Formats: sequence, C-alpha cells, structure tokens
Amino acid sequence: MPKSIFKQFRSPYGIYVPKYTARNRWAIGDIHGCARTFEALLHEIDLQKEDQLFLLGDYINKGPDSLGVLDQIILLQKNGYQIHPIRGNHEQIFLDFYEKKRAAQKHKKTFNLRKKMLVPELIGEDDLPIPRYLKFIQKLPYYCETADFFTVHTNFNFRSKKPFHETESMLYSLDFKVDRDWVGEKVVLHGHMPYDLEDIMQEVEGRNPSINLDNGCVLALQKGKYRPGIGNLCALNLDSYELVVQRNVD
Ligand SMILES: [Mn+2]
Repeated sequence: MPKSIFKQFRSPYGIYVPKYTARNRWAIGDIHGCARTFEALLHEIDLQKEDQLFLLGDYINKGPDSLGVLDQIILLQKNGYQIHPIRGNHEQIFLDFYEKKRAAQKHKKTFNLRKKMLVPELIGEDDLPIPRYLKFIQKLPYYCETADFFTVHTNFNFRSKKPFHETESMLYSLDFKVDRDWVGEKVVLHGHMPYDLEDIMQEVEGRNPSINLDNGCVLALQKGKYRPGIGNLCALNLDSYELVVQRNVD
C-alpha cells in the first residue's frame, strides 16, 4: 500500500484539499506576469465559485504585469472562489530578497533592494514590500495534495527520507520522475520547465504519473514572432483531462 494512504498531512509545507462538491477542478501552469492571458483563460474555462482552481506557482517576474496577476488571484479568493495557489521559485526569490533586506537593516548595512528585486513594483514607497502582496506570498504552501493528485512547482525529492519536507526540491528540482511508493496512483502536476505543447498533450493523453502544464506562456514572442509550440497558458480539467490552451495575449 502506498505510504500516502496512511498519512495525508505529512509535513508543515503542504495542504490537503478535499474535493467537497467541486463542479470542475482545474490546474493552470506558470503565469509569469501575463495577467491578460490569465484573465482570458479564466474566461475560457468559465470559472465558477463551485469550481476548484489549482495554480502551480511562478505568478510573478518575466512578464509585463506581475501585480495584475497577484491582484486577480487575491480578488478571486476574496470573492469566494476556491483558488489553491502554491509557491514557485520566483515567489521564493522575492521572499529571499525581502529577508536579506531585513537582515541588512538589522546590521545597519545598506542593501539596494529595489535594484536587486526582480519585481520592483512589489515594493512600496518605503522600500518594503507592499503588505498585502507580502502576506499572500508568505502564506503560499509548497504543495497541495488531494484525493487523486499533488500540485508542486517542480517535484518532490523521492530519494530523500522525507520527500515532503524538502522544500528546495519542490521549487528547483529538474527531475520529474515520480515514485509510486510515495504518491501511490496520484498524479503529480507541476510547472517550472517550459515544454512544447505537443509534449504536454502527450503527458495528458498518456495520463502520465507526472504532468507538466508550463508551455512557456511568457516566452510566446521571439524577435516579434510567435514561436511554434510555445507561448500558451494551459488549463487542465482534472476530472475530464480536457486541456484548454490560451494563446498569450499580453
Ligand atoms: Mn519556476
């Protein structure tokens, strides 16, 4: 019997999300500041309050409107939508800079946070992060678990004695193999590494133990031209396995 059957809340880093009476359950890959594309995709899947939406991290950086993405997620949650975001390495980078800034202040050293920060717009007048964004990012869990899948930005380190405690791997691992001893029949949904749309479709159709939903939305244009196979934001229906693909409109 898989270990995951025995213990659902197995670390302080993740949360368990029961299905309740969710109508549709969706997962969306790396948004990276593509606020308009995110909005278009939500419209396309006709997200309702009865649905559950799982987000796979990396809401900020690279794209044109990181704050717009965070604002949408925060507003949807406030309005009673069932949104379950997790932490990506870009949210962690933001927190790390903030912690460094605090440490520097403590030792009365100067540290130009604004220059180093990848998302300067997350910083307020006083050079500190705007509280509502900071609070949102600090609270992001590293993974979610449901009755039939996990969401994690990259993957768990299954070689570790405690895969669900190794947060570094959850943000940066590039090994997407899963270990059935730990996850049982549950599918691991992740992002982080832009895959060609064909490869994503293959993982979905093949019902792979691990499915990547990052199609490099923010990488849509190269020298002003659309790149084939790359540059969409993808939503996967976690019950029907329908893949909804939204072209970058940012
Ligand atoms: Mn990433």
